[in-house]
Amino acid sequence: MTLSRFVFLFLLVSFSALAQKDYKLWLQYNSVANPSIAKDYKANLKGIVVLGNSETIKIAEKELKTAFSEMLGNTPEIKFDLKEENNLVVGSQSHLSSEIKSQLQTEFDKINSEGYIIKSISLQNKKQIIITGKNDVAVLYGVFNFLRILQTNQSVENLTIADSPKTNIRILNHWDNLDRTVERGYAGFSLWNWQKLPDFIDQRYVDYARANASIGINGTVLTNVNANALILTPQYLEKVEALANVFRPYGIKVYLTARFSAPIEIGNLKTADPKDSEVINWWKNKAAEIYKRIPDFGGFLVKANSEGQPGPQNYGRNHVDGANMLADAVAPFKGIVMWRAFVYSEHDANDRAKQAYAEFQPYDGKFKENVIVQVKNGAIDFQPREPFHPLFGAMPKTPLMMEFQMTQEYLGFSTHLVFLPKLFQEVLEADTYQKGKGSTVAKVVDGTLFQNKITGIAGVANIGNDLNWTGHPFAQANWYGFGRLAWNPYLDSEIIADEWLRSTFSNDENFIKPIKRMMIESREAVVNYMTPLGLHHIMDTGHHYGPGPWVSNLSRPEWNPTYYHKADKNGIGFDRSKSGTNAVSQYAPEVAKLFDNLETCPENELLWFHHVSWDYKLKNGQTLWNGMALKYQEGVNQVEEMQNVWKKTEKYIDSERFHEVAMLLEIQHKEAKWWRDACLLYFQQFSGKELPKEVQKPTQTLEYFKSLKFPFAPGNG
Ligand code: BDP
Repeated sequence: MTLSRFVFLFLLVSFSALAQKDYKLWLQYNSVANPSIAKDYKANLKGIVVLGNSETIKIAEKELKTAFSEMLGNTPEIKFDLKEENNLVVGSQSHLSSEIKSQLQTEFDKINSEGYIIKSISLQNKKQIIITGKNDVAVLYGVFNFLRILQTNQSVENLTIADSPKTNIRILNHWDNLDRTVERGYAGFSLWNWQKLPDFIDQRYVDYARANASIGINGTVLTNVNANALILTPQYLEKVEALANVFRPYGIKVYLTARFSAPIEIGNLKTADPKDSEVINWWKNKAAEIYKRIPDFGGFLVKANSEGQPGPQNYGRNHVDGANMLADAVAPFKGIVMWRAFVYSEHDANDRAKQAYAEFQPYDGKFKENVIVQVKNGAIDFQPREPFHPLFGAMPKTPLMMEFQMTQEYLGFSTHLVFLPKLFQEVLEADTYQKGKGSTVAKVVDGTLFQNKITGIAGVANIGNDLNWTGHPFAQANWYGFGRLAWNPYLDSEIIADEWLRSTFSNDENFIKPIKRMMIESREAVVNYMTPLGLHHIMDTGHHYGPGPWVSNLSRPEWNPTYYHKADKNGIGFDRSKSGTNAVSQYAPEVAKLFDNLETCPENELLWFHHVSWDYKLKNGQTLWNGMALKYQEGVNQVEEMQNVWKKTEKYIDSERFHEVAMLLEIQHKEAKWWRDACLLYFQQFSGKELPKEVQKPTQTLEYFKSLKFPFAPGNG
């Protein structure tokens, strides 16, 4: 072999190794390094008994075989009887013998239709581990959870687990366009290759479904909320059907965004008025047509009368009229409508943060049973930190679903390492006080506060066709963590980070401990270097990449950063207290009081609710100006620390991912400094004060930062 051929082959092999590692997400199935744990697994897992032969069960069996061979170096025998001990018995309730069923009765009583049981039992004095549930998809969830136990190197002796998802709809929202661009997508183009569908089934569709099933996600909205009606034409529905067929055995239902004006655009009607009988019929027929192809089609997600999208208000109707009309169309097929509450209007002079509540709260109890209102976690728009949306808890007779954003539109795209489950947890744990103390957002979302029938959590996906799915290797943790929290909104983000690191990288404690800390702290770091103390929406205009607190020339006032920070000679911040826009009054009295009072308002949300002077004394004794400058510096220092911590991991993980993350952290560091310098130079014009000595001096002028332009920043439509 010539040298160049050798080099070529070597590069090819290492390239595919890299592609595989990144591509495999949290399903690495690394060989078990600890000999005593490996011994424990081998002793307990001699054979697999698989009950049933549905496609889903075959997927479960294949998953077990792959995992065992990769983790333990051998594939346990697939058996059909239980004469010997130490088998893993996998199958749904209806396939179990009455003896097994009776031993699992207590657990079966505890789980819902998607819940699973993993239990060590003794059958005729022979030890076996059973994985079961009420149907095959539940069994598949059990298998993935069992494999998580192995991947995190926990013992499989004496297991008794009965676990069910706490929400019904655990769904990804893809903001994918039909031309494969992704709105706010930073990981390449859309996974859906509409051109080649339905005949060409990309292996990625299967791998995508598998990854989602492994974390309990059971739905996917394939298309952008800024919708294109073409997706509802037969030409495209045929392609959607092909995807639905791939996803079905993994327990994943397909949903689409419905453009409200579709009856005009593709139905040749003159109107899309939800009270018009022809329009009503058009949607009924459209629903029937979809369900004929896709009997388990999930339903529609709708963005109406928001940011220029058409909606019922174009015809003098309201959100209830629009949502209920669509709900009637899908109801005969058990479909649902997810109607978004992300509304604000350029013609409404009201504080933007108040508009969704003002519009939707009065509709409480007016929506049909199969409508769920989808509410973003905060009242503005997926900021590094926002107080919880005041609608949570305020519509007791209406199911509300949470909308989180995994794609980091306002948090450094897929370039910055930010562990979002920490942010999600903060929102879910927030107390709405709507039914007294302990009325957390999580309880609104999982339906336990008001006994809602449908419940759900949506996440705007950060997935694209990049080799590693999410652009940043650590952004995979946000997809993973979203799924885990949708399943159980009470999970601690530290546990999620721990599971993800072990399943994705290594079980070595020397790696886990520092990197887990780094992930947990990464969220506060981004808040510090972008928007400390309650600042928000000061990103540069349009693409939202980098700082732009000076932007003030957009036609819509509420698109301008100056609208949000209101910096002037007297101070900075948006006065939403009683003496300001009184947005605080949209919260329960206990919460309103807390936010309204400068003394009790949490300092990390200070400038969200109050306009305070540059000399205002913070709790640590610093003036607001100094405190803010120090926060910006702290954010930069935190990223520096992340870099130092990461540098020490080289010996624990593969060099490809090590270098990738190191390069990304380098960019993050550069951009954190950019944020600090640009914001402080800009705000300094108003404060007229020196920077504290701990803050590094900017090396560029404000004019320089203002001159930066990014015409091709990704994700901007
Ligand atoms: C904002 C995005 C915009 C989305 C909109 C939405 O900037 O691209 O269309 O939210 O959620 O965050 O509808």
